Parts: sequence; structure tokens; C-alpha cells
Amino acid sequence: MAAAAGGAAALAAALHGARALRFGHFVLKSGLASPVYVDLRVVVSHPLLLRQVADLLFQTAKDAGLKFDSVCGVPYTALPLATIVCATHQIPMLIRRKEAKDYGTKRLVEGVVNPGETCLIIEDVVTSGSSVLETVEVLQKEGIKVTDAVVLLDREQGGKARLGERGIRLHSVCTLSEVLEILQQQGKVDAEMVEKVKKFIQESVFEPLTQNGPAPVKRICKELSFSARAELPGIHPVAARLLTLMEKKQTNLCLSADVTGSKELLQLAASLGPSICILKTHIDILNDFTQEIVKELRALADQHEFLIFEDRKFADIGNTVKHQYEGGVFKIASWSDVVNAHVVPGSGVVKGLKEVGFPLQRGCLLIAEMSSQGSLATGDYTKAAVQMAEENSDFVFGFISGSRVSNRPEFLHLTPGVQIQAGGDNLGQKYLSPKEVISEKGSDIIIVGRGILSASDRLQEAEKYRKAAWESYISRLGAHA
Ligand code: 5BU
Repeated sequence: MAAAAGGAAALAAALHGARALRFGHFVLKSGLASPVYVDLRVVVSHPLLLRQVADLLFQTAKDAGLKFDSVCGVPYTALPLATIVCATHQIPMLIRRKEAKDYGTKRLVEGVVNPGETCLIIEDVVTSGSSVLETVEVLQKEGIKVTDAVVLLDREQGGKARLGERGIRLHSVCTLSEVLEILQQQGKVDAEMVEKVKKFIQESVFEPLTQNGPAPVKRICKELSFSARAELPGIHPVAARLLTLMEKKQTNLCLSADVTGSKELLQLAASLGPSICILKTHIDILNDFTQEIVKELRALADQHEFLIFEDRKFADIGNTVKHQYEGGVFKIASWSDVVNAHVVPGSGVVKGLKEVGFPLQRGCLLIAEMSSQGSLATGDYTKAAVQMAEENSDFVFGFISGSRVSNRPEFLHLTPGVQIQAGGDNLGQKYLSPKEVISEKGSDIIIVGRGILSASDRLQEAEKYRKAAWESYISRLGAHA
């Protein structure tokens, strides 16, 4: 522990006294049940402790011999800590804006940015390392060097290794197990709770970000929950929105609203809206399309919190798809959160779409596999789609595929060709069940059209699909816990 032994004991006691560390039964943001809860936001209400923590952070940086030109606290909890460090030691500070994610005109970093200079990151607590990484990425984009981060408490759940993979050394004032030991000695937590917490720490280590990272950690949390994935560093804003609403509404069902009349389309959206995470359209099959319809659809999407996905399957050169996406009769980019593209033209198709969709914060899925009999999207073609997604992850956030084609949890997998009854149609469509798709193939979202549309009670049928897919997701999480 960087903090001197006596200091550490006092710190642990003070954190516990301020209820910054609590023991019991909690549900974390990621959906994980945890016996320990760390909330250092409360430290601002305890000025002496606040200064003590800031001093320990600075001391840890000094002990590690770190050289830096500025300091940046990870928003928000570490901001006051960084402020104290900077004011006390006369170090220029940088502030990373959290809310300017709209790629608008707002600056992402406040303070004097001198490219090439080194900035030290300060954080209160590190779990997966994702918050630190987000701040690092923003600073690096501004040309600032970041190599080290200092944290008060390392929860030892894989964050250090994940940061190491990205070239960031993590220095902690103390680790959760060290604090735990001290609190046990002080009689503040009993042996049973200590065991529980230790077990929890061991069982919920985040996987390294890349398979070949230089700092391997124990693979434990192989399967992240949708809400944990929403918090991953660098996650696409559309993916984050989608994963969050999926967890909130408990649905990984996408309705393929393949109807030809606008009235029916809007009725479907209104009645099935609460059961679905995405409504997929083929807008060019409507025989009475007007812009008014998509305006109403948009309002329903906002009301019931689902995304709109125009299944346009762009497949031309970049310049053409750009016009097809932005203009024409449909003006798809103006109302559809998500579109998809074939990879057959090469990466130009994504680049063209990105020019239109990126500023609007839209997202794109690449077609890596198809559900139809005899599809040519297999093998190397599928691999090329994955590579194209990885190279354009600022716009592409996932795949249309029959199975999990990428292990990166930032990418979502959506699978069409789903019905509870096995089989197919007479035009080449092949069906798998929700359970096969989610539990066995490892996909995230089922896309269902006729399975629901041909039922006499569509809402009841949609609920059947929603429950089947959601239960499969939950059992998948359980199988890997
Ligand atoms: P179904 O009625 O559940 O068979 O409808 C499936 C929908 O998914 C339909 O709109 C297709 O255009 C869409 N689809 C598909 O079925 N298979 C694919 O590989 C792709 C899209 Br890509």
C-alpha cells in the first residue's frame, strides 16, 4: 500500500465512517449483485477527508516518480480531488467535459491544451477501468500524452490490466482487499463479510479488452450484462442507448414491421412499442409513404423508447449510398437511428454512410451473415465484415448475423430468421428459435417479422418472443457467472 501503515488505517476508518465504503447487499450499475458498495462522492462533505485523499493521491504519484505537466480528474468525483492537488502544488489542471458527447462545437477539454505535454489522470475508484480510459482517449485525441493514472481505490476487478493493455499504468493508494483487511482488524466488518467480498472480487473480474493484451488477467466475467456493455469505454452512443433501454425494458426483441400500409405500421409501433427494443422498417414497401408517417413513427419511438432501424441494406459505392441515405423520397438519415450495409462494395460504403450519419449520431450495422438458404456471406466474407466494423467502430456498432461473429462486447449482434416454430418459408428464409439464437449462437437481439405479424394477437405473440429471448439472455449470463 502506498499510504503509510498508520495513514492507511486512518484512511480506511475515515472512508468507512463517511459511508464511502458500505457492506451489505447492493445491485451495481452493471446489474451485478455486490456485497460492497464504494461511493466516494460523499467525500466532498468531509473536508478533512477530502484533503487527506487528495494528499495521498499526490504522494502516490510522487512515490512512483511520475513526471507530468498537468493533472486531469475523471469527471465528476475526482474533479475536486484534482483541483486540490493542482491548487496545492501549483500544477495546471485540465477538465474533461463529459456532456459534450454531441460532437458539437463545445470543447471536450477545458484549460490550456499543449499538445505533446504529459497529463496525469486522477480517479477515485477503478473497477473495469472504463471511465479512466474514456478520459484518456479524449485527452489523447487532443494530442496530450497520457501514460499514468493514480487512483484512491483499486477494486481489483481487472481495471489495472485493462488499462495496462492500453498503455496506462495504474497506481493505487490502496486496494479493496487491503482496506478490507484493515477494517476487519478494526472490527468494522466481520470475517463472513470479508469472505463474501473477497469471493465477489474474484468472481467478477473484467476480461482484458483484447485477447492478446500484454497483461493477462483471470477470465471471469466473460459474459457482460447489457447494462455493463453500455458503460464500456468507447462504446458507440447508439449502442449505449440501445443497451440501456434493453436492460430497462427487459427486451432484446426487434420487430420486423414488414407491412405495406402506414396505418398498420403506426398501429404496430403504438401497441408493440413497449415490448420491443427496435422497430425495423422496410420503408420502401409502404404503398402510402409520406414524411408525416415517419414523423409519427419517430414520436412513437421516443414515447415507447425503442430505436428505428431502416433495413435498407446499402450496397453501392460510397458516393451513391450517401445520397440514398440522406436524400431521395425517404430521407432515411433524418428519422432512422440505425441502418445496415452490405460489405461487398468494400469500406467505401461505410465511409459514404458515415459522412451523413456520423454528425447525426446515427449508427450502422454490417451484414456479416444472412439467414437465407445458400447465402454467400460466410467464411472470409464474414471475417472481412468484422474487420470493416472494427476499423469503423465510430459509426458501426454491430452486425446482422446468425451468430456471434465478434467477441468484442462493444459490438451488438442482431439475428433475423427467428421463429418459435423451426423451419422456413418457400423463398429461402430459414428459421431458428429465440433460444437457439441467443443462448447457443450468442447473438444479442432477435429480429422477428412474420412469427409475430401472422399471429391473431400480435401483442401476445410479441410478448412470447420477448420473454423467450430475454430468458435466454438471462440464462446465458447465469451460465457464465
Ligand atoms: P421474417 O418475417 O421474420 O422472416 O422477417 C425477417 C426480416 O428480416 C425481413 O424483413 C428480412 O428482410 C430481414 N432479413 C432477413 O430475414 N435475413 C437477413 O439475412 C437479413 C434481413 Br440481412
